[in-house]
Amino acid sequence: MAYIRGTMQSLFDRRGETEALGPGATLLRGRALPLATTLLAEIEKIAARAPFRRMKTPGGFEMSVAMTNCGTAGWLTDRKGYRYDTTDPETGQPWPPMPEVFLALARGAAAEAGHAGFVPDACLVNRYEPGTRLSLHQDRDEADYGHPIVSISLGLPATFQFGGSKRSDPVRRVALEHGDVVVWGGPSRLFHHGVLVLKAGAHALTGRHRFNLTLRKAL
Ligand code: MD6
Ligand code: FE
Repeated sequence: MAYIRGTMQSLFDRRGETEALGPGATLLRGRALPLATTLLAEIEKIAARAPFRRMKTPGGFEMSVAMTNCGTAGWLTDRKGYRYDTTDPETGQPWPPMPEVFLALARGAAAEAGHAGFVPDACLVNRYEPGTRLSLHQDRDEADYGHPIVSISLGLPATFQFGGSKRSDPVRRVALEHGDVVVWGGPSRLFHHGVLVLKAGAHALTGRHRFNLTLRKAL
């Protein structure tokens, strides 16, 4: 019986697993699970001060994913371009401070993936609903690509696309689930990536939503 239980666990419970996604990119399965309810409560507090909004791309399209930020700097897009700003244009106020629990989780995950000493100053909070997606892009608005990015997934699962340095490079699909953490740095730092259209579903903690936190050293 103990054997069966152990086998069942190894089949269905992937928390604690580590997968290499590419050079310098590591998927840490389930690392955020013990903190999930705390992280979601912090997201709610952030959104009360800096509401989720659908930003416009420089080309004039409204993004399907709703976004907000916390930390010293927040990522923005509008007709003027992609950039970081210390002020939320919707409120005229600084972004809400980065919760300690975000910093601690990001620092620990980065260290586990081989990037000791990571101190993010920006956290983009993405909110997906079924039908929304994030098209293939590179993260290149940060001052120094030497720092890694830590990405935390909560709520509904998503299919992540992980490509290469050229847009035309082959794209690999990775299932990201509630509690998964991805750390990217080194050669993968500028690889193209995106999120496929979110499937319908309901998650016990987030309902019809997927949240993604991306923590960066932006300035
Ligand atoms: C998302 N993530 O998972 C979108 N960018 O919803 C990103 O765009 C991303 O996960 C840079 C590094 C890690 C990421
Ligand atoms: Fe990205």
